[in-house]
Amino acid sequence: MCGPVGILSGGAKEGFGDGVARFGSAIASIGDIDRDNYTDFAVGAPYEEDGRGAVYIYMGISNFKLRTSGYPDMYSQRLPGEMFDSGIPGFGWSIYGDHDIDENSFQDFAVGAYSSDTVAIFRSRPIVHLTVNISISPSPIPLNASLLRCSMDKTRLCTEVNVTFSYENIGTGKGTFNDLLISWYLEADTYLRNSSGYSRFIFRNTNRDSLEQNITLSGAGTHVHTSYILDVIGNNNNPEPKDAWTKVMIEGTYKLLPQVGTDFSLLDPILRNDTKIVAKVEFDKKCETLDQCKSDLVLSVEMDLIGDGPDVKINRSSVILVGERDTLAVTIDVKNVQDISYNANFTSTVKAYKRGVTNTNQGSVSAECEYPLLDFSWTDFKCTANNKLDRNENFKVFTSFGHLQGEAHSGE
Ligand SMILES: [Ca+2]
Ligand SMILES: [Ca+2]
Repeated sequence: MCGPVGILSGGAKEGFGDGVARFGSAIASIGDIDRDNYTDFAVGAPYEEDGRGAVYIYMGISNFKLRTSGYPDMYSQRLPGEMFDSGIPGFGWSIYGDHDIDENSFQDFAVGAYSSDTVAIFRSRPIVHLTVNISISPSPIPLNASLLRCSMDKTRLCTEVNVTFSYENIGTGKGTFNDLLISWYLEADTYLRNSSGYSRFIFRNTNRDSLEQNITLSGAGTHVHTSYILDVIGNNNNPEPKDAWTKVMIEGTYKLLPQVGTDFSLLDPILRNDTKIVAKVEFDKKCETLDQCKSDLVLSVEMDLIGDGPDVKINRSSVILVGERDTLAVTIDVKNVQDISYNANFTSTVKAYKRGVTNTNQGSVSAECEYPLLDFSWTDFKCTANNKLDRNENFKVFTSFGHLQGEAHSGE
């Protein structure tokens, strides 16, 4: 019994004359060209693109229906007639395959054209399966250098990245390779770099957060190990990074380099699998759990009127006399009373002109303030601690203004 398992239609390219590409004029099994045990097939559309023609390759898979329903263009490869300089008009009129003409164990096929005396022969490239593993140790990364084997001075933080490569030949005979040459590119801290534009790591003895090298694998099934040390870039003379909260992603990408030279009887291999691998690690923040640091920032604000005469403290019941003093002094204190807090900050809006100096060094950790909006009637500012706040650490900012209304909000 047979029933339709999927419907294929031609590509979006316009056809010749009446707009019909005649997709399906030729259909042929081309054998199992990728040796995954599912027979693959090709469909010709000889009138496509003003009669230049094209052939579509579809890979057989076990759930072909799922793959094709709703995705009429899920072909694996499109071979356009215009790829040939001389042109083969009506390319895709006939297809014949399921033969291995160059003994590399991957099936090949030929395509004919109705308006040409030329036949194109396509040879399938051998496939290899490359396995790449990345492991990071220790994981999580302690924020204490004395626990790190890679730390030479027991001060700087670091981590070790170990990578293992191996490959298998999928084919036989001329479709196998005694060694394999790979181009390997490794990048540190890709997640933070993509979101914030900087990296917390450099490769040891370089000043770079990425590296590129060629790797030779000698023999299928053998494992090649490489290892790297990534040093943490400290923050303000502190070995800890500016941000120990965001996860660390290490990303490797790889591709095969040309292997076979100019021997026409041999073809360079391609990879069956992905060309990217990502590994993840966290800093050990010594919180209740790795993913959950419960910091608790307590914000307190003190306001005083200063100027000639004794300072006047302002509270909710204060009565402020117009002209009494001319300067409002604001002191904002942010104290962490629970787990470690990274990037602690507050934003504040004061409906007054900022007139005095700002002192950001009054707490156990210094801070830095930015003023995105500053004019004669309105001051917005944001202050961020220069380092993490451990339990019971604080940062404290003093600043002064020309008028009297103010409010502050905290964040972490
Ligand atoms: Ca196949
Ligand atoms: Ca072949």
